[in-house]
Amino acid sequence: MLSVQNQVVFITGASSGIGSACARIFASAGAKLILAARRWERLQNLAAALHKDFATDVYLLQLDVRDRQAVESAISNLPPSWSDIDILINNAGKSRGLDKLHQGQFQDWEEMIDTNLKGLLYLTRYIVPKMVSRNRGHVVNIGSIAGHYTYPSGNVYCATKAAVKAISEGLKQDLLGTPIRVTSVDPGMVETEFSLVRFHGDTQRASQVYQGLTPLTPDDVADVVFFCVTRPAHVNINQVILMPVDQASPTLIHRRHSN
Ligand code: NDP
Ligand code: 8X3
Repeated sequence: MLSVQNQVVFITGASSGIGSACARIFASAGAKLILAARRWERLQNLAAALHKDFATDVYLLQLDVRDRQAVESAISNLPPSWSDIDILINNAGKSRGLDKLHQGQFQDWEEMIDTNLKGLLYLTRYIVPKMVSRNRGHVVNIGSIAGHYTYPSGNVYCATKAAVKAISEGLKQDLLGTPIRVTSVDPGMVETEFSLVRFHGDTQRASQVYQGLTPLTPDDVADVVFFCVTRPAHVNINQVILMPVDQASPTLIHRRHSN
């Protein structure tokens, strides 16, 4: 097993859900963390908790991954002790809306494409060159089962996650001949703020998504990410699909109804 002690791990979308859980598991193993998201207070609270629990060295970035210039500036202005990034976890992402394509909201489409696809590309483009020149690194993209199965009204979200799958495969091919590893971790239902964001803050509709089943937790996904990163250096886990036992596809879900 590879140690992540003192490795610099850059996590996007660290202010919530899967990103926060990744921060915690890597912190517990002694990594140094660059945590990025838009909600500054959330990041500060997380950094304080990680410092208290694990004495973690944390560098915070208030960053909107959709803003290419901001991403470039954030990466190129990292202090020297933080600029050698060993592991990039491209986690920031979202679904917006659940509408038939011909009734979809343009703003929702822009947000999903700009965050899930273009944001992930920007981070990758600005961070991977130094991994190549340093001859070390691991990129973990958080995809989704939505990239493997399109579901009704999932259209654009599914398209962004299918694109993440293609980008992970392409990056692996383009880095062949280097020691840099590329992994896509593709979960099914995970209870986070994901559905709240999808339904524009409608808490009742969001909670119904997980009713009657046991969803994955953010820690379940973070465990898998950590497993992939800590394999021996010659092992590349290309892709992991994980779902709750109560789920077999985006539309095949077993719910226990109490009456
Ligand atoms: P959450 O909504 O809990 O977390 C999403 C994170 O992304 C937040 O930290 C948010 O931070 C960040 N984020 C969103 N937009 C931006 C932006 N423009 N710039 C920077 N950060 C941004 O959801 P999850 O933890 O569930 O989602 C994490 C990833 O997992 C996403 O890529 C999602 O598609 C994927 N996924 C989720 C599944 C699920 O069922 N929950 C299943 C499969 C995949 P902030 O708002 O502070 O910027
Ligand atoms: C999140 C899982 O099935 O809601 O990517 O799209 S799903």
